[in-house]
Amino acid sequence: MIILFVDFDYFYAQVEEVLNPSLKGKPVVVCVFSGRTENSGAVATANYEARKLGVKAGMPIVKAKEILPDAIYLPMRKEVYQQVSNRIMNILRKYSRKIEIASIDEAYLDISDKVNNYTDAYKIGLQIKNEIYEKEKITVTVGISKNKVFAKIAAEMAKPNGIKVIDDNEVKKLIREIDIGEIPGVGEITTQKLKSLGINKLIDILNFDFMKIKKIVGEAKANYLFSLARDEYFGPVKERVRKSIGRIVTLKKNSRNIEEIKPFLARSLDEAFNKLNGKIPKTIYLVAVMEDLDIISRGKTFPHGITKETAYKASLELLEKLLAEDKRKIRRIGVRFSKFIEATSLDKFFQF
Ligand code: DCP
Ligand code: CA
Ligand code: CA
Repeated sequence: MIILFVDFDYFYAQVEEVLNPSLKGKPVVVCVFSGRTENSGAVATANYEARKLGVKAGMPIVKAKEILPDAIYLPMRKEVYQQVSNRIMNILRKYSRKIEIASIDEAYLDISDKVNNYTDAYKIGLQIKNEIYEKEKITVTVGISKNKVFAKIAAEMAKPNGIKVIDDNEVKKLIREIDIGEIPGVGEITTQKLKSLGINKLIDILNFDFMKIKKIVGEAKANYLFSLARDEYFGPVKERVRKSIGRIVTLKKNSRNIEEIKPFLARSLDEAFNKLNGKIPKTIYLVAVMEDLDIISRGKTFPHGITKETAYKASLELLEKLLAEDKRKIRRIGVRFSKFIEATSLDKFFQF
């Protein structure tokens, strides 16, 4: 397996710099203002200029302002960053269809079918960096290794604007040498628990009985850590299940007549069902855009997966209910599915 991981550098702050290049070179802090008092809230991220001077993600804004009163403080604009992220992810999709979008600024690509060795993988990494920079002016860091975990570790080591391969020999070395707290998915609490047992490196875990570790960190994490320590971790790159999938269509004319609306509802349902691609939802929402463009929805959750027949029946019931409760005409009608039945998997908790 060859996994290529991409992590966008100081992402929210970098997008702000791209949109306003005069910010470049100055300390920039992107904040989530809670709105309670003027400065209540936390730092979402900071550019490297601000980080060098001690401001970190998660820090209270008040504290950041004590350290760096003259930095530029900007409110987080998540929708803007999300759009940039979507465009970058679309660039990445061209390099492999086996892609796991792990967060707004991270993606794993399985390039095993595209290249045979790390030299070629590295070249793809450089191409990716160049294309993203050319199109979006965003720098990213690329990590390449035999599995997702070491690909991510490679990127952590190479940030910012870097690229690094961790080959099989270095994986073996890191299993012996990297601090257990640096392993993705091992948070502070787990680190403390493991260290109190004398487990400082991945390899140390092999001195312990699986059952003992399982009691302390839970089964999923114990499996994960043992497979990593034995150099047998091969968690697959999985396409993230979208949280909801739906389709909405516009009526020929605004209407409250259920017989007029029905064929449009049926069409949206057919099309939404096709988009499911085999995924099985437990929740269905009827979504209506009213004549004044107000959007309302009514949902129903089943204890089991929804078939098309069930979906059709439920959506009609929801439509009747909605028409009874709301006196406006409907302009657009559709359905949205969510709560997909998920396959359980060994590395389920490893969700980057
Ligand atoms: N983020 C946040 N709150 C945090 C941590 C992160 O809102 N406590 C957001 C802002 C980041 C984005 O998530 O831009 C990605 O997080 P990363 O940890 O990857 O950090 P950055 O991309 O900011 O920096 P780096 O260059 O270290 O990847
Ligand atoms: Ca990240
Ligand atoms: Ca990042």
